[in-house]
Amino acid sequence: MLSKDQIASYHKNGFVIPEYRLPEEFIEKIRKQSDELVEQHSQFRDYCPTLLAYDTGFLSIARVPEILDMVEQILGSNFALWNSSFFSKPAKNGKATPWHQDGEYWPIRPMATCTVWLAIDEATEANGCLRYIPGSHISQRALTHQTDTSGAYTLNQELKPGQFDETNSYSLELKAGQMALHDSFIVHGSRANTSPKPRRGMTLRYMPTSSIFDRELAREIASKTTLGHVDRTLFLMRGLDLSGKNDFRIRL
Ligand SMILES: O=C(O)CCC(=O)C(=O)O
Repeated sequence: MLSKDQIASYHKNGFVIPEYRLPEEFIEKIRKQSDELVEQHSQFRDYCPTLLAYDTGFLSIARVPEILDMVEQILGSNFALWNSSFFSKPAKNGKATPWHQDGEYWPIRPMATCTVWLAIDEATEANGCLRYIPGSHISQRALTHQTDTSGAYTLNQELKPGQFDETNSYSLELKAGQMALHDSFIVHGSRANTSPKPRRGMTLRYMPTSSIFDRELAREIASKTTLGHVDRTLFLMRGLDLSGKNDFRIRL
């Protein structure tokens, strides 16, 4: 569980690193599952945006009670998992993730998500660990992104320069099995991996059910981008659907 200070730190900085760490056997299982996924779907060599659409086995990680307890401390007792993705960042030529805020193309209103970023390998500055700009979530405001279609990055949405101060970045160095929780408005990104070690990271995206996963908006977004989340299945993890408007129909 998170301490009072850790919860306060999440709200102040936009992220927190709990003491809890997933056991190595668990992480080894995820490595195998993700290797199999990339073997079957080579397009996910760097990034798989929607893990559960390909392997619902990953749901067992999203249901780890210790993780849910911490998410509940941040979001309250009614929340759903709406996505999970995988940033593979292989050794030697793993792609960078540009500075961005999550949520540019997420059909959630009001926008709210707590992401659990789980280290599948040790993440260091050398292999391109995630970097946060602490406090950049405070205004809960979407900044301006531009699209990069070069294919050079894991994601094609990049913040336009001048909206944050990179010199204040925090490098999220973690041991395998450690994790961080972050707010959807925090500015974050990661450098390319040119090291001999892979830097795999898995994300679990949880939203409070007071927000609505708006399928109509998802369709609108899908018409403008390659990833619209129209078919995401929502999995109620704790409590009730407070909005009364979320659709939990299985679409996988
Ligand atoms: O792992 C990375 O390089 C990027 C992760 C990310 O953008 C996210 O967790 O939202």
